[in-house]
Amino acid sequence: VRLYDYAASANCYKVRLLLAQLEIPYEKVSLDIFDGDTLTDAFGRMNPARTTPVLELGPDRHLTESNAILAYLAEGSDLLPEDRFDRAQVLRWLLFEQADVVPTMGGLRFRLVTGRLSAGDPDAERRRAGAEETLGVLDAHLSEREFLAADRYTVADIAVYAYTHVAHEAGVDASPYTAFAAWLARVEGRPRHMNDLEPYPPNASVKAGLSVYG
Ligand SMILES: N[C@@H](CCC(=O)N[C@@H](CS)C(=O)NCC(=O)O)C(=O)O
Repeated sequence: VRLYDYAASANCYKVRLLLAQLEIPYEKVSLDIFDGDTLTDAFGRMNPARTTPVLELGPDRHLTESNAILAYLAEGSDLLPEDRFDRAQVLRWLLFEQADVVPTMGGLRFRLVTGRLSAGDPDAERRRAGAEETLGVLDAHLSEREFLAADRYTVADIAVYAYTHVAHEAGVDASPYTAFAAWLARVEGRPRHMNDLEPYPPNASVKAGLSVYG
């Protein structure tokens, strides 16, 4: 498989992490999303939404949406349960991640670090409050179990880990959430865990480069 990737994207990092843990060989195509690499006609044919990651499975066979990619790659492994209820619980957290984690701490980290928002902006305050609420939900859930779903480490943990482990970069204090912090350590202790998430480069700053975000 071939992965169209952006090094500073945690949506891409979650796919790189799963590929490493499943020891799946792949070709990485590194894109600079702030230098127009996702704005070409060729990229638009692979993903009209012009976002990374994109997984190429063959000619004209492209998978977009990071969590769909996780589900595809993990099929048949311990990281995606076969049992119907357990699998639905994994889906629950994949959906929660996109609906509650990404727009709050993920979006806030990106906008603060790249100068699109400052800490006191109303939008930043709103996202921070949402981040704290989201960490509270995770903390309460994890105070009674080791992993998010199916009583074991799954792609749900990989997906939720990707943006939550850098909540501090969004100015969110995660220290009160002790069950969440213990879960982060358990995720980091899994075999073949790796972290190659890079900081945003200078051209990610507002008005410094090209992107769907402007
Ligand atoms: N829901 C999508 C979101 C993907 C997304 O927003 N990717 C960002 C990087 S995190 C991107 O490639 N943006 C392109 C741009 O800014 O031009 C997913 O999970 O794959």
